[in-house]
Amino acid sequence: MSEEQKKNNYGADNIQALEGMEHVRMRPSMYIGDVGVRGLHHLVYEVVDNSIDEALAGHCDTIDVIINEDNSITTKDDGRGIPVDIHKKEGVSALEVVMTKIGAGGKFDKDSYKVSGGLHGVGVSCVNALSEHLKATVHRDGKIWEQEYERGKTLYPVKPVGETDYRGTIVTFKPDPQIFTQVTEYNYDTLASRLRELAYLNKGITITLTDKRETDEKGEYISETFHSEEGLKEFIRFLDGNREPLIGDVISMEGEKNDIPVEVAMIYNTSYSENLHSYVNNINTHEGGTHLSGFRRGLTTTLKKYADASGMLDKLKFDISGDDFREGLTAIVSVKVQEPQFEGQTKTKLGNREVTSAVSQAVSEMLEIYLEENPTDAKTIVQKVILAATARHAARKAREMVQRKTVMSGGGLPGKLSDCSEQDPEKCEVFLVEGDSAGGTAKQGRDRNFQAILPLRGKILNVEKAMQHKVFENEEIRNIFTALGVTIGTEEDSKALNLSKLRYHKIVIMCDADVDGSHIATLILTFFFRYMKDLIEAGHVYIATPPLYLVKKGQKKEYAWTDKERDALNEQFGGSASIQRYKGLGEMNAEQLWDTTMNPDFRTLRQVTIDNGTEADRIFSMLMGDEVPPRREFIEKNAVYANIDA
Ligand code: 0RA
Repeated sequence: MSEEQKKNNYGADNIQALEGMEHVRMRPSMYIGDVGVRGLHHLVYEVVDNSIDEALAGHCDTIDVIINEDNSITTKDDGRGIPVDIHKKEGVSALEVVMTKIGAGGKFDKDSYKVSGGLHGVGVSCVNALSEHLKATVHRDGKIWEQEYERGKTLYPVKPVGETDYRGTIVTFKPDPQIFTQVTEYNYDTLASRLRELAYLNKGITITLTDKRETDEKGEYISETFHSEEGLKEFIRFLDGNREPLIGDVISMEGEKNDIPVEVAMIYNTSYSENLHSYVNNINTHEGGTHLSGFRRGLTTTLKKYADASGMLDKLKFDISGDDFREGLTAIVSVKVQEPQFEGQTKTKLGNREVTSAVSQAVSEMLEIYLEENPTDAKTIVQKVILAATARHAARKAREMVQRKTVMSGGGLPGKLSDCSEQDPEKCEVFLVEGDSAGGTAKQGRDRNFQAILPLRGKILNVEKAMQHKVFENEEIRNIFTALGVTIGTEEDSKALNLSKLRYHKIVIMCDADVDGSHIATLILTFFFRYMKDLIEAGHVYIATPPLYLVKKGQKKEYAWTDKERDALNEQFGGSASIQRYKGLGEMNAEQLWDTTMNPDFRTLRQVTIDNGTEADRIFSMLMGDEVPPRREFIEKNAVYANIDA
């Protein structure tokens, strides 16, 4: 190729690259999911995933993530550094190709071991396209190289800027406010929980997160370092830290079957809930898939075989189902798949058929050995399974009662429900209100056309600590099921939800704005999280936000939701206003409750979302488990978990 041709070639390719980058800016959601909070944080994961890839290939063990003062992000790794030599096909520095070519993905050498990668695995070039500014610095072969970009366009060719003994890649990017129009502020906790997860999933790597936007009392930046020597085993201990273990230690295994690396860790605890978490290439597969089926199959067959041989089942009068083997089980399954096929509504369900048998075999082999070597634990597990099977039979009866009542319903709605007149579920809302008196106020204050009220008595059952049949026997919980029109349970899956007859598309939890109120809200949320997760995931669950203060002076009257608002109003009214603190919903009259909390034109409803399933699970077990101090502290600090969007 002549110099002239090369130049033209460069031009043409460059235009193509630009087109790709333009497309990312035109349709960002296609690449990063959305342009809200999630998408914003996704940018960080995308860059970090490249560093994790370097680590998985054995070239990197330290990754630093810094939230800078201006909400830009710097990531730093000690990998090989993105190559800077001229890329043969593209005719420009490989660094420039990685940064400006969509789909280059970074790794053009075939033998590279790339299995990590964000939800969409789109590459750093996407991050570049969606940043108002990005600077890439590469330390490689004794030299430092640099290139900067604005909204994905190079500002100058890759240039050497100095010498170095260090090796690695540093990327600083500032998300473009033209793209991220709602939020450009990073949430420390969101990044921390993902980076912690990555450290557990990829043992040996040290990941540090530093927030330079604020300092603590000592004048130091908030910073945490995540590192795990034992990987999933430690992850399980972290997740189950608030539950009481049933067996000595976490059971774990690691191996490779048919070229698929499989890692599993599990423990049984004294609770009644099943907590399975699965990952493919470090991505949380919320919807499960073939790897999770493989785990279930391996677990059931191996335990069943052991239990049969032990003679412990001889006197049992009924069958044991798959569910029974998983009561009180917390497990993580993590696989690395070269070409994962993701299916399902949120594309988080693994479809690759070959993975089922790989995981199933790995689990069987691991468990067989474990059960042989730990007979005491093995017996404890089998006893727990028998107990679960027994309870399931009791639960089935209780559940059938709920179902019968729901089916017969016609007029069989709970007596306490004040229903609305509208019939179209999409337009209907139901308020779950703490206490009969607040329920009464809400009933007077509501718009009865589309708002229904279901008062709940005091504290509702803590489902985290109750067996399934107790949950279904509980009157308040039965009222919730019947009022919502939701049925539960099929022969195969005792917790499968049927939402087709859902009677309200907005389910609003309305509690006092104090510690007790948030405890009750958390109890209700725990119930939804454990028994009606689909309802949360479909975006039907909301939390009402009653005001904390009424600020009055003369004829002027305004509500305040925070201390800051209260003080601002006081000032606005010229000072020395009378301030009433609402201790509970009961102190408001019907009109006030409508004006502030129920009227769609003025209220703020916070939609409950599940951002990180593993983290949410841990938090709920902590909030609702036996240990009181961490719970109090948490509730006081956060009111309720579950990333809440305005
Ligand atoms: C392309 C090829 C190679 C490494 C990388 C990209 C790479 C990308 C990123 C992004 C953040 N940190 C990174 N570290 C490396 C292979 C390099 C080689 O073969 O020498």
